[in-house]
Order: sequence, then structure tokens, then C-alpha cells
Amino acid sequence: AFYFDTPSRTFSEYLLVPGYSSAECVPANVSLETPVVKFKKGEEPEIKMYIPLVSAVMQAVSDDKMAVALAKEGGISFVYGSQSIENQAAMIARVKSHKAGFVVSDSNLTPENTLSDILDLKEKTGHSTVAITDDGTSDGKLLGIVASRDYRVSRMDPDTKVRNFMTPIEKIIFAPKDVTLKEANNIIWDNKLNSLPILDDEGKLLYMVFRKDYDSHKENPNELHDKLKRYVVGAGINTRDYEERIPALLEAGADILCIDSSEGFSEWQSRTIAWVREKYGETVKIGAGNVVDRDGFRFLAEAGADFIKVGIGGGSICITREQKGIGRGQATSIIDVAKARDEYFEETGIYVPICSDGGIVYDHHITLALAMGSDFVMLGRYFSRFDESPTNKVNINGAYMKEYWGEGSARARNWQRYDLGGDKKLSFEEGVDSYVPYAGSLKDNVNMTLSKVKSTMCNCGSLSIPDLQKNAKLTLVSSTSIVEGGAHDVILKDNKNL
Ligand code: MZP
Repeated sequence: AFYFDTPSRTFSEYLLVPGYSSAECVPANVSLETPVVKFKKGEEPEIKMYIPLVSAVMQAVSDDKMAVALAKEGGISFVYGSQSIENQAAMIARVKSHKAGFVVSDSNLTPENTLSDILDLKEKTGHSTVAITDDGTSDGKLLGIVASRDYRVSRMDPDTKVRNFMTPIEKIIFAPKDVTLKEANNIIWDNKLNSLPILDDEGKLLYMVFRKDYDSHKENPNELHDKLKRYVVGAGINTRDYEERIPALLEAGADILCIDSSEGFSEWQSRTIAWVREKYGETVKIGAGNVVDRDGFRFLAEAGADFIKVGIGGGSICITREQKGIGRGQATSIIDVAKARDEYFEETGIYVPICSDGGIVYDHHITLALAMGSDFVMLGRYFSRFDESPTNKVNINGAYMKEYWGEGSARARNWQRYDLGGDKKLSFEEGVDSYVPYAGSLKDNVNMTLSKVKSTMCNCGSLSIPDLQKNAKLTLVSSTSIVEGGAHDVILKDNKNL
């Protein structure tokens, strides 16, 4: 047998050691942009994210509602595959039916229209914004914009043609109040803005105009219904029914696929990727996994995976290590696979992003996973706690909880995830059914989490994920110093025994 010469470790055994923070190192300057799919040296990935978070391929986590909520924040959900092909495709289609975009519509609305006319129009067209002008045309004076609250959406970069989404507002300039809708659009476009505030004479904000997505709109602001942006969504697949499932998911509009398996170093995965490549070439993006070492990574990279998921047995609901005795500490897995990813890049010039999947407990674990080399992280428990997860909110002894169960639990019975080519059934459980404390809205929590990630990155002197991966300093901590890291030697005021 082969013995790894170091023990496998997990996130809580590490801390980041601060680096020099210059005056520019402020959270507002931190970019969390990250690649999602493989790309060649010097080129841009076809799909990237503005936040390094994806939601787990799980019944208790990723349905269409979660997918829309996470896409609005800049991440991607992988809608669970342990359901019929028709149901999964319908979820994908629902996500794609949301028309996302900074669309200032040519809506023919004037001040004579009632609010319900405006809302009707928004509903009918699916637009995020509706403009009202004094004569109902885009040449008329802009009177106001009715905007959905979910206005931070995707756009195509006009220079690189790369599809970015959830671009934060980068730059705002103010326009005088008598600007026409057409002029406002052109100011937005020429300045590469996302939005344009319109002020009255005293500088009071009257309304905002949002940019349109496509360069073609600049010349023809009336053509607003040709090419609306939609939220990016992923879908989980398995290695059994992919020949039927994948075409249905693509037809429904899935942007990216991910083979969902507890252990991905297998011929089943290479066969699935080969089928995709034969049928669709490189146009269909497909992630694979999960692996925990260099050999597993090389196998899937050579098989053609667009990204590779890392992690076996570390998920909060996972009992695979207890049941089967397979797995590896999540931190060690990431460190090893990231090294293999860099080595593969050196050799081939192809960068294959890696995703740390499972076992994120504290927000700072995300930063640790990134510093150790992950390009993004997949979370299950984290997202299951929010309003947007598909599960019931229940009151247990006075505290609100959400249900959360593993794909390998008797409740989900996702046998394909554990399939080794035998009977079409789950032979034994590898996951549990549980409660997690209810935590409120996804938006509030994600914003809080990411502000912690950005602060830590500033402490490390890094303004981007690649910089953090390159320059972070990590130290192992002894069990005694872990105790030192929490509140200690004080009596907490909320101590019930006081
Ligand atoms: P966590 O974020 O809850 O710690 O872990 C979520 C991850 O656990 C999922 O993305 C998946 O890889 C894994 N998972 C899902 N179901 C099971 C199971 O039933 C499992 N064992 O391990």
C-alpha cells in the first residue's frame, strides 16, 4: 500500500498570517472575480463569476428559487439532478424565464398610465425595468424608471465579449435632469456605466437609468426585445441517464453542467465527458468530481472536465467516511489538488478551475479554501439555512430551523450519486437527515460573508483571488492555540448559568 507521508487536515487546523496591507487594500477594492471553466493561457474563461460561491447539487439546496437568488448575487446554483428529467428541466426553464438585464424598455408608457398598467407591462415582458417618458417614446423626456429590486444582473463585456454577471456598479456619473431617455442610454454606454442617476437642481436623486446589455443597443435603442440577458444556471447530472438528461437540460437553457458524484475518479465520468465532447465539442461546459488527490485531478483534467470538484466525506450531512472509510481532510485535498492544477497548467497551458466542495462551516473557511488554491467553493449547509432553499422552515423548541438532508440519505435516495455500475438502488446510507438553524435571506447572509472574505484578503494584502492564492501565508495551529482563538477566560454575559 501507498502511505501519504503527512496526515490529512481540515480548515480549522489552519490560520492565515497577515501580509502587508497598503492603503489601497480596502474591501471596496477587492475583486472576487473567478474563473468557472477551463481556459488557455492568455485567454479568458467563457464563464466566470463575480463571487466565488456555488450552491450544492442537492434536493435540500438548489432548486429554481435558489438559483435565481444566488445568480442575483453573482454565484451559480447547480439545480439538483435527483429528480425526473422533466422536473429538473422545468426548473432550469423557470430560471431562464426570468429576464435579467439593465433593460430600459421602449414601453410606450406616459404619465397617464396607472401603476397597474406599468406593473402589467413588467409582468408581461418580464423586464427588470420599465421607463416612462413624457410622450411614450424613447425620444421623449425621461420621467421615471420603475425598477425591480433585483437589478444587479448580467452583461456581456463589449470589449472581450465575455459573459460576466452580477457586475457591481463600478462607476457612477450624474446626469442633469432634462436628459432624454436616448441621451441617458448613450451616456451610460459611452462611459461603460451600469447606471446613471438623474438629479434635480438641488442634487436630489430623481431616478436611476440602468444600462442596456448589448452593444447593438447603442445604435438602436428601440430594439430592446432582441437579446435579453438571463440568469446563469447550472445543473447536476449523473453517469447513468446523461444521454437523455443532458439534451433536455440544454434545451431548457442550462449554462453549465456538473457530474454529481461522491467519488469521481472513475471510468463512468470519463465516459460521460467523452460523450459530451463527441456530441457537443467544447460548446457544452461540464464539471466533474469529486476527487481528493493529484491522480484524481489528472484523470478528470485529461478526460476534458471544464472544472473539477474536490472533497470526499467532509460535507456536514455526510457519513461516507464512517460508512466506507474513504475520504481525505478537506484542506489537504485542496492543497494537493491545487498543486496538481498548477502543474497541469505549466505543462499544458490549460487552467482547470477547482472547486472546494463540502465542509465549509465558518465564513473564514471560504477564505482559507481560496488561499489554499480553490477557485470557488460549493456550499450545501450554508445555503440550506436561507429563505430561498426549497425546504420547510419549522419551529423546534422555540427556534426556527430549516430541514437539510444529504443526497445519500434514505430521504433523498440519490443512488446515481453513489453508483458503481451495480443495482439501481441505494444499498446503504451515506448521508443523514437533519435540521439547520434558519438564517434569513440569502442576500443579507452572502453580503455579510463576502465582506468578511474581503476584509481577510485585505489583511493578507491581496486584492484578488489569484493574488491570494499566490501570496497567502498559512500556518497550522496546535490544538491549544485553537482554544486561544475563541473567547476564553471570561464569563459570557449570555451564559444561562449566570
Ligand atoms: P456542506 O456544505 O453541507 O458541508 O456539504 C455539501 C456537500 O456535501 C455537497 O456539495 C456534496 O458534495 C456533499 N453531499 C451531499 N449529500 C451527501 C451525503 O448524503 C454529501 N453524503 O456528502
